[in-house]
Amino acid sequence: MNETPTIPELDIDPYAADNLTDPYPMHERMREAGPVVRLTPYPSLVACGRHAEVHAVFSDHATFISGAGVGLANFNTETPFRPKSLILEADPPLHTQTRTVLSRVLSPKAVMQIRAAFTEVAEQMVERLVDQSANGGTVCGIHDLAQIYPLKVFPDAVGVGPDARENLLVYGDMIFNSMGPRNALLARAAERMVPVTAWIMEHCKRENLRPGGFGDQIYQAADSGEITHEQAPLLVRSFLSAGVDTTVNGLGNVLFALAHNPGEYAKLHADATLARPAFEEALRWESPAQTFFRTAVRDCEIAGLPVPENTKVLCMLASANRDPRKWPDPDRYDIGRRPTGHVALGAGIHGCVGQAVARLEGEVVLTALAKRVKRIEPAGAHTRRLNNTLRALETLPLRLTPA
Ligand code: OVM
Repeated sequence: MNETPTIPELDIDPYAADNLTDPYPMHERMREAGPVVRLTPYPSLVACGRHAEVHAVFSDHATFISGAGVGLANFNTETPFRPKSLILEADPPLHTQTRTVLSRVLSPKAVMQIRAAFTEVAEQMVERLVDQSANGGTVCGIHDLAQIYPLKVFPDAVGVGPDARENLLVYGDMIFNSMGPRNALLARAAERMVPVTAWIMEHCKRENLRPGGFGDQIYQAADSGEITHEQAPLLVRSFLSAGVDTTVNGLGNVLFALAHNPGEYAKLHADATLARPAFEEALRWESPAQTFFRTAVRDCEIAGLPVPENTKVLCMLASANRDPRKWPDPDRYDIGRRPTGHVALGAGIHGCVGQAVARLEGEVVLTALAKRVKRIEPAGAHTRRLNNTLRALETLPLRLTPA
């Protein structure tokens, strides 16, 4: 007997429009087929849809590296569309060095210092929206809230000036599309990005960053010799890459969750201290970053199945977050759940370095809503913005009933 276990193959394209629009049936097929699957349209990769394997791959950063890219493209053979991120697309020891600086700048202590400003902007925004909605109008959860808020508070904290900040949305859309195949979504994003790249790099320069902001603090780390002055602008670029489109969709998706689960919103309205768990549960239930890849550095195994050296491993974060092996009643948005162990923000050494800021944004926006708004209801059909990596809404018409 010398049976080599084989990896099941599914004829699924995770980047087909149907699957991007409604990924959940695909996730179930992938999880049910096995702990690791192959996908016919992408013969060189393996995919994991269950929580245990996604978590195991993320936890073994020495075998499953990030330096060959965390998208579909393998940087060993394909040129990245931009210079590699010094943190996202890096492995130790470089990653350790850059991560130390970014985690200090984004630490819980730093978050305490921005908390008052973030709270005030959230309260003012909600006040405006309630007025707008009370005068018979509807509001768009995306354009009037989920985009407006992060575009104000986060670049303020980084120290970016007020002009043309919508460029950050275009840039985020491009980065997250670039982690998928070279399809029409990527082509459109790449076109829109051309004039934006120069703007981004210009705003990574020290002279264009407010002294004392997160961006300037990166340059202070260069002054002290912790990183080089050549590395500093690329690390600021990570703020501008990862800090906006992620939280825009985190906020958009929690508004969607609450509007479609009025009983859960009623609980939040009755007890605003549920703001943090309500946001956390939305990260699990409708994960903004649906997928990330790793690359196997050697012949290895996942769940006892052979994975050859240099294989791209597609980790289905959003699927892991609804794996019934891990979560009871996983398709239910339940703000009473404490979804510890969800992988919406990754896991292991690459786990979201900005997570304290992301959670602050979720908390203060939901707290302001809970206090001021009695009901949040859909006021028409929502539309989706398809992206190769992000679960994103384009529009979310809402009616807000004042408390
Ligand atoms: C970066 C970067 C870009 C996109 C996402 C991300 C989720 C990081 O440039 O470092 O983390």
